[in-house]
Amino acid sequence: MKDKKIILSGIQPTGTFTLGNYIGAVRNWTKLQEDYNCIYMIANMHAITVRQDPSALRRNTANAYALLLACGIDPAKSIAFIQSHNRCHAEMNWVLSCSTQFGELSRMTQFKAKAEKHPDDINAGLFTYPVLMAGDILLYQSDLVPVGADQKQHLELTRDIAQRFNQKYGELFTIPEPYIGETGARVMSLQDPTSKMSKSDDNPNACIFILEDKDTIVRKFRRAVTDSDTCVRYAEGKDGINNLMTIYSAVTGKSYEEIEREFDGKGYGDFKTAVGETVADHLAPVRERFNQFAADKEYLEKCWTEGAQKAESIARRTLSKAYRKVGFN
Ligand code: ATP
Ligand code: LTN
Repeated sequence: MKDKKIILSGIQPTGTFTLGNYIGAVRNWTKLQEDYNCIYMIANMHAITVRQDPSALRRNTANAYALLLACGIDPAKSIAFIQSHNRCHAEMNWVLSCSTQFGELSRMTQFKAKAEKHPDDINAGLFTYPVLMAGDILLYQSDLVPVGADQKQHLELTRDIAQRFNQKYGELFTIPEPYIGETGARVMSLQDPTSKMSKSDDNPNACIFILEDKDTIVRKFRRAVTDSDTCVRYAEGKDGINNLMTIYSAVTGKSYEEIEREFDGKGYGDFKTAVGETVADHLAPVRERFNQFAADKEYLEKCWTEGAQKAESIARRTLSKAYRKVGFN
């Protein structure tokens, strides 16, 4: 397994994937499968740091796994598994917690933001979540971690924890680097293009879910917030149009100049409809494959069981070494 570099990433099963998750993360994961040893995880243990309805979490976890396959993650090429199926994650979490400082965790901006959002449930798991994430990464001796800007700070902390452990107990962990993709597109909310498109947004029109039908997708794009200008061009202050151009560019591969030329002399209405239809057509095969996978529970279970076995056999080796190093008999 060491011939190619190891890539690990995870996504939380807190709802259906959005166009942001797809363009910013999962679609890029599929492209990495040829050149790296890839490990992809449905982070259900992370999900319960925020209150979840148990039956919805169970359903969302299975659907998220089916969606990974539908988007093109191939279980014959990559390891795809569900976090809670591999107990090493919980065990490593404890060992690493004892090499993480209270002050470090207090500085995590995502903790502060989520604590503010859920003032009635600032649980200890929400606070120590970055340690669980460090374990996810270090258990597999990952070289590279593709993450969005929102997870950079957690990756920095992972590096600090790994270096500290190696210094205290002797070399064990590979120090992971962030993996920055070619485009690194950040998809913004269709209703407030200054904030990112997020699965947990309360306004359904802000967000495109990748399993939505064509009519719904086109309708949401037609309602997207833009500006009072009329010309389709990429420019400062035109956040709504810039976002639509980013999305259109990500799915067609066209440059901003090509898009400006294509819509020269046409209004925002035509542009929004074109973006909506193009996105919907692009996602149609994903939806079709999702329906096939989701209907085949036996196949899904076989894939995630095998994925967990492969993941555990790698993780167990690192965990055993860590146990020995800290002095467990
Ligand atoms: P939540 O709303 O529950 O916080 P989320 O939609 O932000 O969820 P995550 O599960 O936290 O999604 O993130 C999964 C991956 O998708 C991460 O790598 C993240 O960087 C990426 N991602 C999430 N939203 C966007 C976006 N709008 N544009 C680009 N990438 C995104
Ligand atoms: N915290 C991440 C999901 C995640 C992850 C990971 C990403 C859990 N474990 C390990 C990269 C590596 C999120 O909320 N997007």
